[in-house]
Amino acid sequence: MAHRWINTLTRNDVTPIGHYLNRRQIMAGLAAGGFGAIASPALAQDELEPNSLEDITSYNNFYEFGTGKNDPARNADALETADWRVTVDGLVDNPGEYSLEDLIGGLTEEERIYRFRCVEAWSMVVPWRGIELADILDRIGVQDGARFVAFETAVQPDNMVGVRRRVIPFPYVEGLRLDEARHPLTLMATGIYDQPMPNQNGAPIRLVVPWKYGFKSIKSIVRISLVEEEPPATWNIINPREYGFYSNVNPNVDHPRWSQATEREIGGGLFAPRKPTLMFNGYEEEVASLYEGMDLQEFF
Ligand SMILES: Nc1nc2c(c(=O)[nH]1)N[C@H]1C(S)=C(S)[C@@H](COP(=O)(O)O)O[C@H]1N2
Ligand SMILES: [Mo]
Repeated sequence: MAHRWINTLTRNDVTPIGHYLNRRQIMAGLAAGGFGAIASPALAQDELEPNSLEDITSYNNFYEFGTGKNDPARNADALETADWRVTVDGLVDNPGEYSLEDLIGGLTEEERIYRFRCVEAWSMVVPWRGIELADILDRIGVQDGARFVAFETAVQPDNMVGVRRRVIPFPYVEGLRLDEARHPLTLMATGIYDQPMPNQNGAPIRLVVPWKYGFKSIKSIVRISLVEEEPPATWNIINPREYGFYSNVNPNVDHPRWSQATEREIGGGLFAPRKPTLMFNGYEEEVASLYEGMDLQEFF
């Protein structure tokens, strides 16, 4: 069965008042007497101008379809998304093989305009649509003892030229600590602008964790596992010295081979000045408490 939209929002339905305030919160705020009641001045000031759909769908990292930035746009047509299944296992009350409808049907879909910062020091602003991962976790029933969420991407060798060429180990895997996974900013995205998720961006459902480097935002998810121990993460396995498990955006911790202090905005034009990279990609107020007492140089 093809993916059906639960709740179709368009750009026109959404007031871009902040980092991530969603319809539910906007409505709650209006009921409570206006935006002042919910939006801090910092949020209200920070209006993000999304990149064009063209930018977002033509400059991608999706190594299953090749390592070039325009390879996914050329090759990801071959991704088979019909009758998509997501296996849910580990420490959950409701394990099983879910259809998308079973996994997210009836949950609230929202537009979230987020900064997106790749570890390679480029960035975009993307108007995602999706569901809070927390809502999915509630549905599958997280059991005591679960401390991390592990994710896995589909492997379709016949359809994925990068998998056939083994450009990196597959399946692509990623993980979050449970409190990170439950954070209201953490999204399972199913669309961009008013489109279902384009294949090159991780159709039909992918993770979006806006305060972490882009590689944490794993695409085309076919497995969600609740586990006790820190799960493997693809880039961390490939090169643990260069890519940590946490990979929070941090202008003060450089990649061993380049600075993370600034970033190049995609779509900014050839001569646009580089932009300073923000702590936690600009979401410090929302997420810093998750890492209180943690040495961010050691746990990078
Ligand atoms: N399965 C899978 N997920 C992936 C990747 C990948 O190669 N395979 N690349 C990651 C990296 S490095 C980035 S920057 C983002 C890019 O997402 P976008 O193409 O939607 O901008 O996807 C991440 N998720
Ligand atoms: Mo990336």
